[in-house]
Amino acid sequence: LIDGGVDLLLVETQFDLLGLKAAVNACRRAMEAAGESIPIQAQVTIELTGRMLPGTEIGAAIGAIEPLGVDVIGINCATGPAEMFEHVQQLTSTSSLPVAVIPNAGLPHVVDGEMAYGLTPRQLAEHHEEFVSRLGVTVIGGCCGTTPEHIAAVVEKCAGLTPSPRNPQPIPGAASLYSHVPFAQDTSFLIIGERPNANGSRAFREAMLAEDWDACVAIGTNQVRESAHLVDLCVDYVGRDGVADMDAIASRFATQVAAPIVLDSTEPEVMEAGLEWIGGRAVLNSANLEDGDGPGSRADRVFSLAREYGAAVICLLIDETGQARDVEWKLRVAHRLYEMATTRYGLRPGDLLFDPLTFPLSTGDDNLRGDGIATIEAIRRIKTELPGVFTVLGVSNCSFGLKPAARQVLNSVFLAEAVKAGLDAAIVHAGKIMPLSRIPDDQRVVCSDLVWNRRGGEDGTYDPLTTLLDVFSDVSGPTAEVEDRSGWSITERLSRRIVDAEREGLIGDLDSALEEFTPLQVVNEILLAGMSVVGERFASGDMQLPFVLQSAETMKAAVAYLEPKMERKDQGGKGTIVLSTVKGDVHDIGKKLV
Ligand code: THG
Repeated sequence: LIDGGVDLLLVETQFDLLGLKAAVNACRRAMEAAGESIPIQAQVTIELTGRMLPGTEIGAAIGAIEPLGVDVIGINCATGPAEMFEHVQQLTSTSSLPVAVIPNAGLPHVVDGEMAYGLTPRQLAEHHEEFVSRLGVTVIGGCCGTTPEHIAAVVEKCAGLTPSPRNPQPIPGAASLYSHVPFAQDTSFLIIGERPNANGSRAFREAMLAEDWDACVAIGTNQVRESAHLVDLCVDYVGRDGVADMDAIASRFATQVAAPIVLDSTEPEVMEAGLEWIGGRAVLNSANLEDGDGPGSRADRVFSLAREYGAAVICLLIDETGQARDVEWKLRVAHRLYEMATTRYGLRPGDLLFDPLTFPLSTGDDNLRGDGIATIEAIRRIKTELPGVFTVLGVSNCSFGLKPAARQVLNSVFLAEAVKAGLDAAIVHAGKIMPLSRIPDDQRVVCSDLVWNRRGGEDGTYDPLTTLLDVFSDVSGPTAEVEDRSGWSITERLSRRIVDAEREGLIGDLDSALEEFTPLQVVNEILLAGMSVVGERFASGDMQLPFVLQSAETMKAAVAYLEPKMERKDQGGKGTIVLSTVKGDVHDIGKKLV
């Protein structure tokens, strides 16, 4: 085509994003080989279901295609202009590229055994007039069922129109094969599930070594159930073939895990093995400057992959001399990575997530005690000095070496401090983060003192690390505020269980409640009362989405136990309907419940 002199390469009727990416990159390679540069127009096909064939929403398509650096984005085929309207609106309002709309002449239907399309030339032209003068579409035409008469009518009506000015607001984020997930989360921070990690989870490592891929996938889907927005996937393990492991696992995660994937590896070729499977938009974890910024350096290879596959990148604040420790050093590295990514690789600020890194606060090493503060201060400064970028932190690193109960609390407190400073995203074990209100005061205070390195006290001997070890010396399980509930009625105890998402002992309390109430009363009067407290707290900002979801899971478990005990006519009643009819991902369930 290039040798033949085409003016534009059109990648059209794409019903699968992976195919679209392959086609766009094939165009690029052909141009490189021919030594020419020709614009690329990339168009997806949205079915009558409102999604692409595998279930991809237009938002995910925009998120995945826009960073590929094509020149025009659009949709064609499958339906007529009326059915396309909403998708076109989303394209013109959230993509910064020129938008193409090439509809069929209406929805196809069969008349006397022949395909027929309902729109007359004039009707098609009127739809296009609206696309151009109302939505600012700049490339129009006709797909199946359109005739030379249709095109003539479109040209006659639209050639002289001035497209309405657009003010698109792109939404930086990642995408699964199904949906787009903004990096900026308004009700919460972006939760990146840490468990699918061969170094960070024994269960995942064992599943991977046994090549039990279904078990690996289950760890990923479980993170999503525990409210992760993204999942961090790391297969790096000494002695294994990382490319083969990534190939096996990413191919499954790409379709079976509903959340976008963060490819966590020290090896660019392992990241690439993952990228080859991901139709949505991945995040690369990570680039850094440990071997400089020259050609062939790690940073060069990771930013090049991001460009080629349209991925976002986590930038670690590490340079040729090591992991940045103090704030000035962290900021120097951040500015260098930012300059490099945006000027040499054409990445946008919103494609970058900076990770200021934290050393364990738990070592007692005097040199490391100020590191929590440096990390939090770096988050604040990155957000002001590099507008448009995001920040991310692997939170669990801060508590390595402590016992699980202490880790859970320290992680939660450190995360809360970092979020206050402007942290956008955290790599965490989603289900193990606690809201500060559920942490006993003495534990919260000592953790916060450790984070802020507050030592000395009145007699000069206070050391939060020693106190922390003391406070947790006799706490074995995960901690939750233990209050004396002996005087509480069963009604109060049960609705509190929903609010605090306490599953342990739930069935026993349900059985006690059933001595006084019918199963339907328990659901409608007691459990839903708890859920409405959750709703109020969520609405007032006191409770973040992850905890709402934990409450919803507890509610679901209770209903699953009670529903079979109900009278036939009561099954599927108010409380049970709420829970059994909400489909879709867990975030929707949480929001709908609220
Ligand atoms: N920044 C970025 N990426 C990262 C990190 C970071 N990726 C890896 C890591 N740090 C974040 N992920 C984890 C995963 C698990 C644990 C800590 C960090 C962890 N695991 C328990 C342990 O090792 O004790 C689990 C034990 C088990 O279940 O077997 O603590 O900082 N960009």
